Amino acid sequence: MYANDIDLHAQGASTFIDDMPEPAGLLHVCPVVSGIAHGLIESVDLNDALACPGVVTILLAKDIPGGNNIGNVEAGEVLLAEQEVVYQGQPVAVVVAESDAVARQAAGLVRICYKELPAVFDARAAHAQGLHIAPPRIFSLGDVDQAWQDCDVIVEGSAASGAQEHVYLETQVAVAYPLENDGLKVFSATQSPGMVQRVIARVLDCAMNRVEVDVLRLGGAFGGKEEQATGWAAMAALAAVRLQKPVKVRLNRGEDMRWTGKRHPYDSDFKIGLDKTGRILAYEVCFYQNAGAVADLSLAILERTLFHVSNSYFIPNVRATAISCRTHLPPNTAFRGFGGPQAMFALEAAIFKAAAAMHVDPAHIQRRNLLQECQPFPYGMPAENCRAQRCWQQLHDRFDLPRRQQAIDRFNAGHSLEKKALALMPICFGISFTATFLNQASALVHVYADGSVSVSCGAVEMGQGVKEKIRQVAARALSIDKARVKVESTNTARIANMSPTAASVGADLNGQATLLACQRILQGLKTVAARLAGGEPEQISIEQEQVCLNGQPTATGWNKLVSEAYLSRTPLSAHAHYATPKVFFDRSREQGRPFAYHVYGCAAVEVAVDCLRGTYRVTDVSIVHDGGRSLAPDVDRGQVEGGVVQGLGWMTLEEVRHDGQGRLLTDSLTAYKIPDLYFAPDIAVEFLDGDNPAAVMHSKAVGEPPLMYGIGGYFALVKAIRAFNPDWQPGFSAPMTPEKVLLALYECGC
Ligand code: MTE
Ligand code: LUZ
Ligand code: MOS
Repeated sequence: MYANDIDLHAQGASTFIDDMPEPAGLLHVCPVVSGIAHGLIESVDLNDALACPGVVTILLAKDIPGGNNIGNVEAGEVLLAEQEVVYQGQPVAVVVAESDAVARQAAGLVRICYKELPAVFDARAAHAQGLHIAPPRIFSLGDVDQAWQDCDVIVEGSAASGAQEHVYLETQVAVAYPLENDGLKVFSATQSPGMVQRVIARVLDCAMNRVEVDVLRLGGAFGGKEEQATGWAAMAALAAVRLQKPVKVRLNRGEDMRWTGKRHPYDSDFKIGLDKTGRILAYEVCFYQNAGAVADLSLAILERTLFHVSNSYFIPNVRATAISCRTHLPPNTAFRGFGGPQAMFALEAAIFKAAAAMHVDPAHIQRRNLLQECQPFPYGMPAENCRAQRCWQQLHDRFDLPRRQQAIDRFNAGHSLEKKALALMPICFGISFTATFLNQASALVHVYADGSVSVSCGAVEMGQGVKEKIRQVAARALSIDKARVKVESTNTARIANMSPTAASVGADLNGQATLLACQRILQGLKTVAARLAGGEPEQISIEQEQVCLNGQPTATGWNKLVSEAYLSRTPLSAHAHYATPKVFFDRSREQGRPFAYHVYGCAAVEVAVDCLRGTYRVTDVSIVHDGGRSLAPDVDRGQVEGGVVQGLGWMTLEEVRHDGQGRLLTDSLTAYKIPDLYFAPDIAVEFLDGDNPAAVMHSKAVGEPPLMYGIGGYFALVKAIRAFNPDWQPGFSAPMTPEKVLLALYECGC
């Protein structure tokens, strides 16, 4: 039986690029990167490196035959730096050698002299110097300036959330094989095979049809391979074409951590106004995004921040300004949530501060302002099938939150050195690429003469189970056993112009394209079946591999039907294209309908703080998550559980630190702490059932939204600290590491 990825993983039988047998003559690349954050290259001395036995060549920017550009936004997104370096870890040269070890050793012998220039690592500092990736953008709703006058309570403050390292298990890797006739085949661990193909063609100055990119699966990505897998693949391609030998690039963990971008740190200033019942009347916020050195996806991420400025609340008067600040850090990039989490953190900080000023629990304000049907988002789109209230209510009912709060209050009254707290975190996340043109996908389905089925589409498997979902779609569309369906590798020769597998829409877009292709094949099969069964095609259905006439099973099964179709020369393959309907956005007015739909949910996060040591545990997470009719319920549960743990890590343990020169200090998993099995809390997930007319087979996207439940962990910790030290005024700076907790516990309010 054809096993799915999950079973293969469990058996240790799934393969990744680094498991592929290495062909004879394979060469290895090690990039030489900038050792300083900002400067001009004065000289590059290759002599010692070239003298190393086993070194084949060293390539520089001048050796690039086409465009030295791997980005989509600005000219500065170079593959190899030529005159100026703008971050520590920026590739300058590519050492090609007979072994991995020699390439690395030689890379260490390349001597680059720089004229150092001033560098800036902080978003606000960059902003003060006018260093921006693009002009600021502003979303607004209602009239904020007017609304302050009606407020009974106004608080102001700031919030800062930190970077996050992706820690995909499989580090960045690519292998390129030169083919006859100037062709090239590239295996790349990328979420964007289409973009890798396009950029390699640009770098090599060749037609896209010369470059075939293939992806079997990734060992995790989380956004870190949406844009940032491209450069490494392009280096392998450049060397492979130049030397006419297969070439491999693979970063080790430390290199991967130092040389690639992270989730964007954000600094935010907020002002929030409420009436005395807790209704939010006005919210003003300014986001300073730390973009790193070049644009990468920063502007798309910044835009998604603006789209999520009011999360799952209705706020009648909003003004949100977003500024992408250019610093001398590796370009920050996509990470699960894509700017949404940063917006939500700032708003929760504002709500927390307002609640403290009003002497109410933040949950009172959260509850009072939850979004309702038809209320508009700040970009003009009304909430449709809004499930914010239902998720909140179901969470309270099913998980008995009032009783749990009482138990916590009792516990805290009886314990002086341990404090518990519970915080709620509602979420609302927009589903679609905000760049409207990316909301398209295609699929190619073959039914072979033996009745087995092959599906190709643009979805990249990265552990999120998308292949299993696509398989489910094909099996259900054709009404056959799932075991007959194989989902192929993601390949640019079979599927053209694919969008990245990102924005949580991998299954939505590619599943819908697969469904359409299957339906096309089914039409031909029904004509054949009608001939066999003696009826009209409209009277035919296929149910559980059996041809039915007017709903009654006939003698013809799937195998017979397919072989008859083949013998009668009926097409058994189809290609289909899907484009999400009704989405658009007008950037001149910052208004539109950018999303096909929204995903809602609510989490209760409970923590226990050791008030002597500052250590803590996230003891319990209860979630009601807005699901549709799931294509793979176990996968969706895993996505929610994994997402919330990843979000908790971002908010608590994971602290990315640099020294004063922009060198990453936290470049190993001993210095950078991520959640492990011991950290993981008990997680109970209930899906709010219902269907979703806006996605394939009434399912609902699930990949990114659960990460944002983790924000509740931060605020639960803040509450627990305040139970011990009521005078402490939180500064809202995440992550809330145990060190910060300890300081907060003993900081006096004076
Ligand atoms: N789950 C696993 N196991 N590994 C991953 O890399 N990436 C996340 C999410 N879940 C990821 C994951 C991100 S950032 C996105 S956008 C979605 O999966 C992408 O897949 P989908 O569109 O098929 O949900
Ligand atoms: N990538 C992208 C994304 O290019 N556009 C998006 O809107 C998006 N959203 C989430 C994650 N990746
Ligand atoms: Mo996910 S950040 O859209 O790859």
